[in-house]
Amino acid sequence: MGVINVTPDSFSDGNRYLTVDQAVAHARMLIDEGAHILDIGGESTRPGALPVTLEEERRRVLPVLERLADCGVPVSLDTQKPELMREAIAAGASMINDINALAVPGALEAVAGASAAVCLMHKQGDPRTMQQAPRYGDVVREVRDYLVTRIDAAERAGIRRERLVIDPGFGFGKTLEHNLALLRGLAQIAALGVPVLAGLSRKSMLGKITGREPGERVFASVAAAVIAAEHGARIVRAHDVAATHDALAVWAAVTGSQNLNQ
Ligand code: 9MG
Repeated sequence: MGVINVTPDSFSDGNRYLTVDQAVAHARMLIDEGAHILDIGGESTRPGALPVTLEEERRRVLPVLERLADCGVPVSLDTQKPELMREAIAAGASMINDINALAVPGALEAVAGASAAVCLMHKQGDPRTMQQAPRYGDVVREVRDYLVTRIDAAERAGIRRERLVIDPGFGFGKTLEHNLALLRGLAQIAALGVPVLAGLSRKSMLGKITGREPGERVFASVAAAVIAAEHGARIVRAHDVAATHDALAVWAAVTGSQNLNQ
């Protein structure tokens, strides 16, 4: 899954596209590099990020989504806003990537009647404050149990399990130790039988390990993506698609997993 941030404040991850043309050109490059899914986001979810209004987020993402509706790969919208979920699906989005796991009032209903896939992600707290004091007893068990409750809520709302993807939410209210425990224990989350998405690309946990700035974390991100795949992730969210694609192609060949190019 290739990342396209249409936000003015994603500069720290070296990945910002302020105009529709820039975002669309970048999306097409990511497809050429091997992305099988694109994830468009118009509201930063980085630690400390402030929320944006519905109007502003809509203005940023809908024109990009509309231009990519027939780009040849499924397009996901990263949003927490039920109104925008509906509009994005109407504009051709094949997936809603919700860091709130559809827990905001109206979100379950916004996607229930459609056929789009949904990514249910775990987080503790909200992006503004989530890294201040994350606390868990057993992080893998608590994240897995939360995802089970959100899968149940989605199914009760009429969203079939086949439409769901789950995500432990690396870096969302987690210390480095929590993130490492989740990566080691990812197979316990994959055992739920719902495809797992892992987003580790350029994250601060990799900066803590390597001492590198976001734009210099490509090798660390690729290593983390391969480890995530080895532990059961079916989708990896990546900024550096070419490098991630090739590393996963080698991993897939060695393990006999599905050929990434099919
Ligand atoms: C939007 N976004 C940023 N990081 C993410 C992650 O790890 N997972 C998902 N699903 N979305 C993310």
